[in-house]
Amino acid sequence: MNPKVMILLGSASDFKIAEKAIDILEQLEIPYDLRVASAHRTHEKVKKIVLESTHRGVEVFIGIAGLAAHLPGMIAANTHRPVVGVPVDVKVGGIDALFASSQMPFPAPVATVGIDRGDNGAILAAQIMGIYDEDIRARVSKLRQGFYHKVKRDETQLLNNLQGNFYTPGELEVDEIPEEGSVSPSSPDSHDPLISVIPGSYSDMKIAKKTTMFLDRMNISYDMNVISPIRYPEKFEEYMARMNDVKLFIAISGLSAHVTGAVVALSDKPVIGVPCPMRLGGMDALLSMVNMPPGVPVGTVGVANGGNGAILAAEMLSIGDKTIEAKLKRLKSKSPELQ
Ligand code: C2R
Repeated sequence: MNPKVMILLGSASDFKIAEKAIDILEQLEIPYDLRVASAHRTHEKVKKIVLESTHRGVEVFIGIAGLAAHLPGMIAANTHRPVVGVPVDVKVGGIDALFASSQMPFPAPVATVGIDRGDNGAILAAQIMGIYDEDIRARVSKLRQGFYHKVKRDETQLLNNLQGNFYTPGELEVDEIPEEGSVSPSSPDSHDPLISVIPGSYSDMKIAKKTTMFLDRMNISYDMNVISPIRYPEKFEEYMARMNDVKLFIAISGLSAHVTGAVVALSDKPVIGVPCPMRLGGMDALLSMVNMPPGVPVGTVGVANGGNGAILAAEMLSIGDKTIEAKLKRLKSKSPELQ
């Protein structure tokens, strides 16, 4: 059996974070390989592993590194397969590795997940593979429902021990536990768009247009709807229900970027986040997109990098679509002319 996922660690000292990814991949029964190789210390080794693994059919790479984490970026520079980056907290709370992983130049995106979130890195990798593999998709869906049960268990335990004098529990019936393993059926030859692009506001349109410009160049079909889950919660849910058959989502948002979180809460499909610089140079949006809790990953690209959002989407789709793969490779090879 060939590995579908290649996990690369910048150092053996990152293994505690890799263990979280391994645990998820084992639960999902996805074959993986793992190597230790550093972009800084063993440059040629990284390159060889990436080129050889791409050639042998690895579908997704996971790069796990701390400090100046150039490893995920170097993987992305040497493959057209999607790269998931897991920043590790070695110094400064892992913010150094988070920036190094997410802020990649066009056209070499790294789908960055939260600091130390090896679990979310593996879930995102599985969601990506689930685009074309219904079994994996069903297993991811079941795994995510496990988090629902965990919240319920934890809540029950907490409330059983709550002893405030004025604690007045109401009789709210709110726990509708979703059916285990249910996957929304998608029609195989549907003419629905492949991607749903969701800017949270018209203020994000400049960046959204960069995304759609590159999707157009690669002839990738998409729907785009400006819609905020905070301002129009019902409309947002209706829209998500209509987008049931898309393969993935790209959400583009500034400030406390809830759009990505709202999308990933409602869908098991991969979610790409593009943070917009409305305030604080986009740092608020970047952090609120990327640092998601376990179970709900958002593959976040660099601030204002709508182009990388599109390239990452194409990388995900190209795993099972040769036409998109050819267009993506052509576009990547021409990249200096596009800047
Ligand atoms: P050591 O414990 O080996 O000194 O490594 C590793 O990922 C690790 O988190 C300390 C930290 O350095 C990181 N490292 C990188 C790279 N190589 C090693 N970020 C790289 O190539 O990006």
